[in-house]
Amino acid sequence: HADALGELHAASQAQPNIALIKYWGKRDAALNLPVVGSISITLESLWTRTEVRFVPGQKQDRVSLNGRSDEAESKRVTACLDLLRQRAAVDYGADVASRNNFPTAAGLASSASGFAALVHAGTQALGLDLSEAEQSVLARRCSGSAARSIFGGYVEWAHGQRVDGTDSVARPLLAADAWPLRVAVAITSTAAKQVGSSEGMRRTAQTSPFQSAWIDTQEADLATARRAILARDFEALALISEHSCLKMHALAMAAQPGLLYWNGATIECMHRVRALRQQGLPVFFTVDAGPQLKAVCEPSAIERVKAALKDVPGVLDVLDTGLGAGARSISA
Ligand code: 2P0
Repeated sequence: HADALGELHAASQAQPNIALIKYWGKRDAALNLPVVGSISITLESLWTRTEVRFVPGQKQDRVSLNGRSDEAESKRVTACLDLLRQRAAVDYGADVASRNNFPTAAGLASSASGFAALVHAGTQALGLDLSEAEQSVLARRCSGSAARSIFGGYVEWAHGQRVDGTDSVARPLLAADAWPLRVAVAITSTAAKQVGSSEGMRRTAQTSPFQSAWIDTQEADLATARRAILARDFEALALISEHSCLKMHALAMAAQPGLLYWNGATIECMHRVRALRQQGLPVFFTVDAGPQLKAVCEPSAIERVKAALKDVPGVLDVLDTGLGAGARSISA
């Protein structure tokens, strides 16, 4: 949308997603092409809201994240906006203001919601006529997991076959309200992680002896998870999701030096979730490249799950969310 000064602006919201069948490893780091496909759920009440304003004559981008500017983050934002500027044949800078309602860089997929919101808002501001799939491809190039946050509910991001990456794109498998699971997030640390995902994936691919097993076994896990989701089979989804999580961490732990994203409370939470499931509660865990534990459950179990996680020593807070929609416009 252009205003009287010729500025092009738009605002969008996107939510983080949590992978149940994990992405870890790139076959092309420049294009963010993954070595494996992945399946995720998009969350509802955690969000990134991003406003983008392209200003004619402005030379550089000015980026504010949660009211602050950070040089490394600004570079990633500029690289992402460059992809959109190329498409639109626009060569001027933008003002970007983005905020999250949850802790950044602590294994809560802030880059997924952040870059999905940025690509969506930038697309709208520049008046680009891009399908959701095309936005997913662009979001993927900015941060791999962002490809999935363009869509809501249950989402699969395909490995793809083409060298240009145009088929390594996410697609919705099932709408959020078709199987409205809930997620409790146990926050066990608010510190930024020591090894970021891109560096962790690079180190893993170069040094972990389990890399080829990881790649060889992923297709079967994806098929099992897809079937479980379409059949709304909670127990099957629980087993395959915990397996994929533990397998990804075992792969990364076996890198040199080993990547250890958990703390003591993370492991205590895993035991607590498994104890609850043994008692018959429909709940399973997953953990990403950080120490937070995500417990996915049927709606009827959420209060007991939250109470059990709050009770674990070292758990600082427990957030609670349903599953939500994909990236969309909001009023600026
Ligand atoms: C995932 N993670 O599937 C996996 C599981 C973390 C553990 O995607 O380098 O921020 O931008 O492609 O997407 C986190 O990595 O990494 C991630 P880049 P990204 O959700």
